[in-house]
Amino acid sequence: MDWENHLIKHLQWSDSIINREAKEHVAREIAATAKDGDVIGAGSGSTVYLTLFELARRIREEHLHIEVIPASQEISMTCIQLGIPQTILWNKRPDWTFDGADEVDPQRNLIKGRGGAMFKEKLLIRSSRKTFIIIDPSKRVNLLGNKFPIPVEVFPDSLTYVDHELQRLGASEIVLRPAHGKDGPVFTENGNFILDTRFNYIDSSLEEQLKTITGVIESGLFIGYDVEVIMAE
Ligand code: ABF
Repeated sequence: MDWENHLIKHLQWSDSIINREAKEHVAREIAATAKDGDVIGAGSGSTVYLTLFELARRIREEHLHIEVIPASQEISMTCIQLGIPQTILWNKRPDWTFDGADEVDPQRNLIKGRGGAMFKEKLLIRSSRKTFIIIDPSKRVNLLGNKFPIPVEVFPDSLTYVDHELQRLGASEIVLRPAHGKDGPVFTENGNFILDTRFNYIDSSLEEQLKTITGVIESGLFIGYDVEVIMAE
């Protein structure tokens, strides 16, 4: 069975991977840096999938002992299908992490969380010694928030309170993220809602301000993180 092609065919967004060839090239480069014994954090998104396929190939062919800490159950399932050993953050710290992003500004600040896994993605990046963020040119922006809203993961009971506090912080738009293909809101893997929010101006303290609202689990704003951005072009 050609697992790589089999799996990628069944990923609902696989046909729409933008700049796929360039991403595959970067995925190979990133996977090539993996060393025997590495513990690697894996975010989510198309580039992460492509990199996992390449990692799986190296693990198989070179008999490498590598463990991955996945940011989501979807990535965890992908690891299982590809035969990539996994571990958890309780007892391991990632030597490095790779992930994608929705927007990246010139200071390497990010908006992430289109897949709703930004809490765990942030945890992985914070816990890692090094992080690669792989993007295609469409993700480059001069100002964060120009294209994508900032996702905010919210404990369900606190929805009304958080909505009120977000407005007080100056949010110009707040949308409860709907579930895919069915009525009602989407639930994160942590059982929470996501509010997609827009602000007319995103200043460097917004990430912290969002985090101080009781009921906010995490936001998709990543300001001032020590990440290496790799452009797939
Ligand atoms: C994850 O995947 C998310 O934080 C981000 O929303 C998305 C990027 O996906 P892709 O690599 O497919 O553009 O990193």
